[in-house]
Amino acid sequence: MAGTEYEHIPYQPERLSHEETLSRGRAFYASMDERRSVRFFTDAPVPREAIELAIKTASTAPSGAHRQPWTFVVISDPEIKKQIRIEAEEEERKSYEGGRMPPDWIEALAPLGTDWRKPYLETVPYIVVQFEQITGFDGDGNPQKNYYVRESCGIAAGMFIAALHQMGLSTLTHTPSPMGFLSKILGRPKNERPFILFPVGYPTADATVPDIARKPLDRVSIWDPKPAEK
Ligand code: IYR
Repeated sequence: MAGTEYEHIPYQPERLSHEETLSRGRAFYASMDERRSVRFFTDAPVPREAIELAIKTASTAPSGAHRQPWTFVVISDPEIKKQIRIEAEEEERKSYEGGRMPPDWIEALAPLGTDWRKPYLETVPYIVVQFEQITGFDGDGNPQKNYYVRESCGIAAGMFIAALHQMGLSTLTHTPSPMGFLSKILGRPKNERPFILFPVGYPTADATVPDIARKPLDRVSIWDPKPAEK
């Protein structure tokens, strides 16, 4: 049966002059362009509220049928972090050195210098694991299908990363594969699947990142293309 339609309320986002539009856009881009994925973290504490704010920001993401099909699981307990490191490294070792990653994948990653070792999983003050809710529950607690779950979770993940960066915090989109062990360690229900693991903290004083460039605008966008020939 169709649900009751939401009431509509007036909405007007702040209307800016073109000058102000561009000045804000440039400032936001310049800030986001400074963001890098970090693999060398300290154990310096991060305020709990910063994690809460990043999760609240992520939860402002648009989602299929407004189901917000995500759960952010926050881990600060050193014992659980250690367990996650042990199991992630076990899986990653099988991938990198046990032949589970095909040669083309190993080759694609070689310039980035990643390997199976994930010491930062124990060092960081917080690990946040985003779970995707394959199905959800309606108001009466009955299972209910979700829609565009991956798209919704991907958007929320991007907003989570942006929020952390705006607060001067660093993270990494870590996807130990397969990630099933996270459901067990974190006691998550069957309707949820691990989506991305985010170590969150501050980089070490001697942290480095690969010297890579981002594709220029003309390689990531096409304006007013012609229709395909019939
Ligand atoms: N999950 C592995 C492998 C890995 C895969 C991709 I694609 C990367 O961009 C980086 C790493 C790991 O986390 O090391």
